[in-house]
Amino acid sequence: MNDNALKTCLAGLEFRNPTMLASGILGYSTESLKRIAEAGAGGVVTKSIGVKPRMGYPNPTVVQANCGIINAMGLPNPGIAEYASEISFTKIITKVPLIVSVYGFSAKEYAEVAKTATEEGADAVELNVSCPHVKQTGSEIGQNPKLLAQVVRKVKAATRKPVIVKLSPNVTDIVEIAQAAITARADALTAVNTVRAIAIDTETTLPILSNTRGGLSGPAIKPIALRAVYDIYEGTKTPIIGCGGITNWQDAVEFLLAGASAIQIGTAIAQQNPEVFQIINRGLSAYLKKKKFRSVKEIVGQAHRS
Ligand code: RRO
Repeated sequence: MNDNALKTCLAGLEFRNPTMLASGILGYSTESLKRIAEAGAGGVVTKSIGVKPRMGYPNPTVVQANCGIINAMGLPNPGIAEYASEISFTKIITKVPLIVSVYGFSAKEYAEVAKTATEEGADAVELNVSCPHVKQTGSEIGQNPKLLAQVVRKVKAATRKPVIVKLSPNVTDIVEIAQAAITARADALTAVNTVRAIAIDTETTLPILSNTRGGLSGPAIKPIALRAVYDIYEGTKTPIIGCGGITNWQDAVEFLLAGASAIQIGTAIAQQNPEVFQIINRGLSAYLKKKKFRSVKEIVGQAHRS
């Protein structure tokens, strides 16, 4: 679908529409990212990549909850050396902006992976400082404004491409964390990663996930994610990508009104299928026409007007 009203600019990148694949849902392979782009996504974000390959946690790593999914995959990934050669190829094949999600166990590791990924052709990096259940990375960094600022600064010094910071909802004051990232010159923020959660098996009487705790995604967290976007927009003026439980075009509109310039879709792909991108974009387009808005940009942050 080609509708000029849906065109979105964010952190210097141009997207044909404001929808993106959220990190973690369909991994890294060129084939699956291409499928998502063909289904109508305006951009794609890979699963998080680190310096070294990681197996992740043993099964079970995913459990269905009411209105969502709890996962604790444990950052399985092939490592940047193995993945690097696929980045430029994926970029050519998908034909939409390719954002590589990056994690590390130190600022140096984040910077090293971001440098390689952008040299290989990634259009931007999204720093995963919000994985809720792997020690010494993810939210252990993203819950600490000082550590977070160190990571963002080091990455900014390693690449000229846009640096997006994915925030955790598992914090007391998300605006304080957002400010730390912005002061360190983050180009945009993604709000939010999954909410810390657990599921227990009544037969075995034990937690279901091998890691015990995991991250909840899907419709259950939408109001939490929406509040995070609303708060960040009110407290800062940096572009925001809304993420968390977006399932239909009405959800997408709510995030834009709250202050997101773009949105990411994850769990809805697993629960519906990649066609969700086209369905949401059609709905957005019809909404703009009906309300006589000329572009998506016009509705960003409208819920804040007084
Ligand atoms: O791999 C995971 O277990 C995982 C990651 Br990296 C993340 O950022 N968020 C999440 O819920 N799971």
